[in-house]
Amino acid sequence: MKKFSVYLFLLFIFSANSFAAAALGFKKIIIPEAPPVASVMVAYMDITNNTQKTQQINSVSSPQFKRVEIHKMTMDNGMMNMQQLKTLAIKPGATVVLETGGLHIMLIKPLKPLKNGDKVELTFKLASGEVTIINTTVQKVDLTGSDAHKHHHH
Ligand SMILES: [Cu+2]
Repeated sequence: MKKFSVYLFLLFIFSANSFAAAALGFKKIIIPEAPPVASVMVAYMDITNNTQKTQQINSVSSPQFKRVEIHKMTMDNGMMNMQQLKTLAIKPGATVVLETGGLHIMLIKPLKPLKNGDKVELTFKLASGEVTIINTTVQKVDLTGSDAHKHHHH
């Protein structure tokens, strides 16, 4: 009987955990409005790992776009270079900032033109098997004279 109650207790902890907050927290999500003819858009956000172990984003997808990729912008001898990351690892408790001129989520080929206020759904698949879906909207953002995918160098 004692063994049974211990088992129930463990089961309770386990199920409590599985209903806990998602492994990743998303904040400051921005998808700047792009000209209607744009074949790519970009998403910026802060992603926080709420767990005690490294979390790895293995893929991002969206029903509004043909393809979604994680990109890293770097400067090589004064030339802007964009590199696709196959995975994005986030250390326990760490926050990765996706921002202009650095890491970003590249939204490739919108299925229809998206403007200010239009909904975008993003699905993040983690190495752990967890799937997190976030819902956001396209926003008119003042990028001080540059277009949505121009990046400045700090
Ligand atoms: Cu890019």
